[in-house]
Amino acid sequence: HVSTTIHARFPVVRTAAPALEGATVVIWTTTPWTMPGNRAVAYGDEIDYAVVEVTAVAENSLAKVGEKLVCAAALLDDFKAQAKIEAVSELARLKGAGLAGTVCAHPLRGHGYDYDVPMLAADFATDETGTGFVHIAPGHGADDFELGREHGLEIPQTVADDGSFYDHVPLFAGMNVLEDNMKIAAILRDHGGIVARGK
Ligand code: VAL
Repeated sequence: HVSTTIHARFPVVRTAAPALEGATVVIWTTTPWTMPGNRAVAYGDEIDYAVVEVTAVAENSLAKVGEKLVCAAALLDDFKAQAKIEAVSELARLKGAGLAGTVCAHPLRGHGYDYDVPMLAADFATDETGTGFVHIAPGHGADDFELGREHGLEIPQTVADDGSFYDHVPLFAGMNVLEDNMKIAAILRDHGGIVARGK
């Protein structure tokens, strides 16, 4: 089957860090089908994150001029290349520890995913791949499950034994997580949830 990776948008809705007001946290995942099970975003306390405003994009980019994005400083060039962002202006830089207490919205807020997505410190977040943030789906990964349990997050059950989404999963009910990854990514894109797509 065809695989795809995505960079997804988590708009900041509440924060104690003025630099993050109106900004959007970007996560990278190889498993778009885990997005309905997302309940948190993890960061590393010691990682340097950059808040940038997008100032120029290629014609086929999903990024928008004027949006404020947050990404690990060490991964910014890599992210810009993948998102076909041609230029940014850096607005601020902060350590992950400065993100404590920040709450985001899910990329599909307004479409059945209207819960708070807290930002949580986790030592498994690194600035070696992706964006330095980890999308946390407590029902889909061991680290995710543990972090979810530590913080009392819901452990959502989204996928049945046959690999199809349960009927209660908004937008994706009945789709198959192995066969429909491209379709799942396309739905995320059509709702403005993703800022880049790769292989
Ligand atoms: N945390 C993983 C990821 O970012 C999964 C297990 C949700 O893709």
